[in-house]
Amino acid sequence: MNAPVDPKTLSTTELQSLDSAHFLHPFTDHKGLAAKGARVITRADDIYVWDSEGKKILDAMSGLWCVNAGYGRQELADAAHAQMMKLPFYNSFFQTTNEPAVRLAARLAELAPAVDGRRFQHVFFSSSGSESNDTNVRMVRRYWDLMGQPQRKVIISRHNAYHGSTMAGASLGGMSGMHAQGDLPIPNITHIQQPYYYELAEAGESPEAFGLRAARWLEEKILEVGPDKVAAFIAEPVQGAGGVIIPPDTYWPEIQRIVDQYGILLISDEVICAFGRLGHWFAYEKFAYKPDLVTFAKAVTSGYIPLGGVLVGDRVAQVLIDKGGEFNHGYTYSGHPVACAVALANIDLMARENLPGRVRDDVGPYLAQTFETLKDHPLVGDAETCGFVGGLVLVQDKVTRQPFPEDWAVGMMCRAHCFGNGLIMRAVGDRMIIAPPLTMTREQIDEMAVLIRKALDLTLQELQSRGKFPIR
Ligand code: PXG
Repeated sequence: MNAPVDPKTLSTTELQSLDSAHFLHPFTDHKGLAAKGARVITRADDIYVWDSEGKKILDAMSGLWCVNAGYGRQELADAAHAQMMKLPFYNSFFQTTNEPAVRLAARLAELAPAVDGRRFQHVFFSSSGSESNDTNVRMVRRYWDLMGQPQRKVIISRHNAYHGSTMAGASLGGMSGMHAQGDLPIPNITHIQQPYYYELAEAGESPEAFGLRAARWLEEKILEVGPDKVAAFIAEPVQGAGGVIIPPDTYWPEIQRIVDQYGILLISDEVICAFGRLGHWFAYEKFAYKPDLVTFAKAVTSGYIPLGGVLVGDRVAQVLIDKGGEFNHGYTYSGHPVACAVALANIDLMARENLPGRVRDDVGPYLAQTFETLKDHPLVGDAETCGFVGGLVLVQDKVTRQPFPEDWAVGMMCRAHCFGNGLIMRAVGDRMIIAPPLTMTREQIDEMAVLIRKALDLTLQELQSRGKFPIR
């Protein structure tokens, strides 16, 4: 039998060995992790986290794209505590409801802008982005059944998209490594290429021309599948986990034209992009398109407690409500009162501090300028931001855009130098990406830029010392 665990007396190494003995981490090579031991994060404040060795680290990833309001917000903890003492849980299945869930649904309906009279007046709650996308699959198929077009089952997504890790989420996503495990994608989900200008544009092609061409891959796919069989198109406004892929300005308007022309539903997966991340409460507002369903999770509570959901536009909601009878779908925690109370407090805080507005008008443009200055670095092929997400691509040759061989794992090398110097940046292949808390000040952006440049310099030195990059 294992000895009882007293949390007060565990050293870092004890925690690490218990961790590798018992905790199977998400997306992790467990044998590899056991050999070196996980980093133990013990506390956080503002934009910083501390590990069990006392090292302070600037968290330029907001946890995992979620802590938009920053760490250490007393009022979010207070909201959870108060709600736990009043009503910690009740379900919303059997004709019951609870006040925080009702208030949050109404608040979200108020925050989500109408586009051309298309409104979002309804919300379906879950506990995560993955679950929310499962809800989307169920809901769009139900919608088409109710519309008398049950053959409309196919959902089109994009390669390198991330829509979660459940069977439907991973199938909607376009990650080949995920599809390779567990017989995915499930039937009737298909993918088109992503709008990644830097990698996929032809020689001399402008971003505008590329954006149109990339959007038309959707039309080609619709025609290939058969327009009467397509249920929906799902996409992230800006691809997050895929490496911060920002589409050219011409992309979304052309996507909108195509989904309108063929009458298919549009799902905007805003798990990363909503709640101020791109300078608006919802990202479809920034790109001025008109989704029928909007997936949210993560920053709705700034990650303080799990919550997700789908904003359901009038087109779908009216059919489900008027014609649908019972929709046989839902989760124990749909409309969890504590999660909804934290979300309400978080939205109040974000509104009071105008976090979306400051990203749009102040710190977002400042981050963009700052990223621009990194383009002079010998390893940086391109540097781009959109609101408070940013990506740098590391290349072997800036002129020809020649990438590094994959097995050199240059992104991972750079990520290690970031960690070593007190900065959390995520590596997606050789794209180095950030999504900092929206509370970050200009001074903190400068501080982050110094750390990024240092990590880039150390990566360059390591490559040069291994003879993998010319010393100029
Ligand atoms: N949609 C999008 C756009 C996401 O970014 C999900 C759905 C799934 O959400 P849940 O809550 O089920 O995880 C996500 C999640 C990464 C990374 O490495 C990104 C996510 C999750 C885990 C890792 O960048 N995004």
